Amino acid sequence: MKTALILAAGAITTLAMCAPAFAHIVLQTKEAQVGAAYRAVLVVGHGCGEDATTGVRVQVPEGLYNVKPMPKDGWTIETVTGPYDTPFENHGTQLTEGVKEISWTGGNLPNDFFDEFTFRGTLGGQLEEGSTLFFPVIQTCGSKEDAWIDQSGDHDAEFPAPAITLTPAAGHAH
Ligand SMILES: [Cu+2]
Repeated sequence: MKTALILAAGAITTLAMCAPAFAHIVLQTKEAQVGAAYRAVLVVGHGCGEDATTGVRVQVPEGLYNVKPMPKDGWTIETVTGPYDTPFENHGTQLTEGVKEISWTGGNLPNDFFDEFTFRGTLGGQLEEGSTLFFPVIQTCGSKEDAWIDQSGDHDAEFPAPAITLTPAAGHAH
């Protein structure tokens, strides 16, 4: 039993160093096609330090349209809508506004577990291939907050914003 406890203590030290491969808050699929649907799965790999996650709020980037979050047991979903910079043609209907922010609150995700927060949308055809779209996230853990909003693209950033790289639209010749 003593041995097991020592091993556990060692494991905690390693996790605190936060290997980005499985830690941080990241998008599961990091590439998406211009003009196509994108299913965004935010993977929350750990709490704020060791505190359990109680809220996740994500900002939807300009150019991702008709966004809908997936309901999630144990969490309350709220959305904030706003106008699009560029309107979107959705099956013949012009959308001028939509979801710009999603929050999941009221849950409890211990630091020892990970979980996923899912939404979908469609990427506008006007977006530039090769560009990066950032999805800044505020992670709440009780009264603590971690802001995953660094958009420098620096791999060593402490709190990088989740991001995707855009790939060419279907049928786009290269
Ligand atoms: Cu991390």
